Amino acid sequence: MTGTTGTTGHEGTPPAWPGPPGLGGRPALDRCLVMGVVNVTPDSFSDGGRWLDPDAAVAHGLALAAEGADIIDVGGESTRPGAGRVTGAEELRRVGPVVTALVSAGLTVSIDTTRAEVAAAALAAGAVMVNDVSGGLADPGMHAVVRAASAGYVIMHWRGPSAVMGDLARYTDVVAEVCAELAQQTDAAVGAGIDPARIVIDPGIGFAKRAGHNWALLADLPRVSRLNRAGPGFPLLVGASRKSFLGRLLEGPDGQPRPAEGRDDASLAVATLAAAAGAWCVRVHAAAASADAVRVAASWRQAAAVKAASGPEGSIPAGAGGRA
Ligand code: PMM
Repeated sequence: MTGTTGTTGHEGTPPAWPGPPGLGGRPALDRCLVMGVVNVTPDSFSDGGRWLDPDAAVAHGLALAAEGADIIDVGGESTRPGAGRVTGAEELRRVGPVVTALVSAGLTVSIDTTRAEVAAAALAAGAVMVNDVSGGLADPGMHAVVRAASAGYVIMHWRGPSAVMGDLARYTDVVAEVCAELAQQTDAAVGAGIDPARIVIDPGIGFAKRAGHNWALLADLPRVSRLNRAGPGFPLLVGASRKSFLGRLLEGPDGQPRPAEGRDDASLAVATLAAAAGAWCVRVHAAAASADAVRVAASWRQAAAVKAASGPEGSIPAGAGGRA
């Protein structure tokens, strides 16, 4: 696969990235994008250790792209609940060669990091987007790096480092609070000079969230995208793939959660529903089925829009087809 919008930005031209539909003067896209995950870590919850070797990581990125991933998201530090930190030097050592190789292969690459120094190196190597799960809260230098590179910037809702985030999963109204906190994060980024048209937001499924919090956010994506305010809001990225709330949902008769490798069908269902709800991008570990699903969702949304323009909306009554 080649980058979806042409140049990879490492030859002196402004970086192109698959922009939010209809925003920022970049090419409009008529469907939700698929971001394929490459975790170059020994300890990520879903695939830790499988792609730690740079050659294996590059091969995996290429395979995800061949399956239909539009963006390859390369990360070098696990964010699983309870995870400790690695040094910036170690993170860079893991991701540097992988980003360089995937960019050279013509892929659209984002760097999954909370560190400005790692983001800067990856952008210099041709990555076009920074996926910052701390949304600018972990490293005060991040905004300047993103602004200087005119990079795309994923701002995820974040309450604190992975080691302590379980204790921070306390909400009265999770959707309202996540929107308000994300609004502070986006306001800070814009205040630091980042072009709002380059910003994508993410509710941070599983980050300082319990299962009920995740479902409430997923069921209210359009409101999250608008940050609970008037106006168009921001494009939305949703990363639910293989997360533990799906393992709990699918627990076996023994009460044990379904292991991560058995969660791809449920991950696909969430990705499909998110795309149908208007998400800009879904972040997934297995790309092929999601690449099909986002196309289904786009056709579904287009047909729904035609129908909405021509008559009153309706829904199938809950008892339809069943017994009275
Ligand atoms: N989740 C993980 C890592 N990075 N980035 C964004 N924007 N959104 C997420 O939900 C997200 C992320 C953790 O999952 P992984 O360890 O399987 O990559």
